Amino acid sequence: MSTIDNKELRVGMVGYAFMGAAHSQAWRTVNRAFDLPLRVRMAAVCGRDEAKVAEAADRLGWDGYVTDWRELIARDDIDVIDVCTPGDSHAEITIAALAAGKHVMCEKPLANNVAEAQAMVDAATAARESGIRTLCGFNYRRVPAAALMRQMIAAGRLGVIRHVRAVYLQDWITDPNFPLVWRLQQERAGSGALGDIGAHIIDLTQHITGQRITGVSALTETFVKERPIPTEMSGLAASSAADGQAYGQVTVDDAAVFTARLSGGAIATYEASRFAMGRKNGLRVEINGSLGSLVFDLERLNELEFYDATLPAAEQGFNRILVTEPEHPYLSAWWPPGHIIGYEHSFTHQARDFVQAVAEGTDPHPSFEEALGVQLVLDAVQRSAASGSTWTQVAQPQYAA
Ligand code: SOE
Repeated sequence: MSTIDNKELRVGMVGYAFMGAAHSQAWRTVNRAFDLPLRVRMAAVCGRDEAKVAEAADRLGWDGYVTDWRELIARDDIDVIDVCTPGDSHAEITIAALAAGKHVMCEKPLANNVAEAQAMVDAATAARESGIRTLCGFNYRRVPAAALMRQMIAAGRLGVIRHVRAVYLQDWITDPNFPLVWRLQQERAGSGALGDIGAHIIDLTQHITGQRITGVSALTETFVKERPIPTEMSGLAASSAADGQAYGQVTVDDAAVFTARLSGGAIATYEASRFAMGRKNGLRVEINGSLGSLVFDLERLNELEFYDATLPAAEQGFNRILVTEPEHPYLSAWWPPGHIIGYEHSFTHQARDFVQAVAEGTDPHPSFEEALGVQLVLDAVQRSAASGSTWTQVAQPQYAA
């Protein structure tokens, strides 16, 4: 492919808000941290508002900008389309980009519903025949401590997994006057806390354990059912609406909790909420096995707690592994041991694996099939919650985890 010949991988990104900024940081940094066979060129960013996208291109380090994603896809000097838009445009942009022969990285959750996710899988499957690569951006897999958790579980250090306990908690909409931004509208976002942050812990726990969620019983709740309509729909940063504004219906969940069974026999609990007062971005996963336990807490993302029940009783206890050694996943690219890294590095690691896979002609993970698997769990949770928490089986797509 031309991308390999000229040793450049030319990226066009659609969207430039929070995730666009995180992805830009990753594209800017990836070749400086990692030795890769392809050099990323940040060719152009796309957004509808010309003044804003021009400013974003300059601030985030893009060579240029366009105001129509179709223009970006039509360009023959772009190899990768990075989709960082709200969920309602993921399928359309991705499918068009794949048809045009572009590799695609698409933010999570893959789509707003199963039908869209399936259409994206079908498009990715067809494109794979021509060497086109796809990845869904579940970035937390690439936090080194989370990657180490997967390695330790795969190596049998926890034995048989009995319990998975996962929470992802935020509090940015606890104020009832917080406006009705796109993330609170079902037609734009698909679902609320469930799809936005619940999807992360579904993916993370399935990835870490190598097991799939096979059935769920769920509750969802929308605590604040109407909110002021903002004058300008924006993301998390939208300011509270002024008095006297019109109100609109919140059409997504504010919180979702569910119990689940996993394919390897574990039982699990999941909780995703935007109403966990005081919790800004609290993602925590605890796994208990027959030989030990592992605990990951995003607020201390350089650490992993490990309880090793194979040690003599007198020596047992939760140990804190500082995940900053060059032997730990991704860490050899960064600083000397003990020099910690942050949230943004997970996106750089994601970009690194994507670039490497494109160069090698292999499929990066999570594949769209895996992301469809997450979408099917989200769908089962919504159906269970809508039917009085009925036990609901999760359909299983084909993929190698
Ligand atoms: C908002 O809830 C959000 O930005 C999510 O969309 C991201 O995926 C998560 O990483 C942080 O919170």
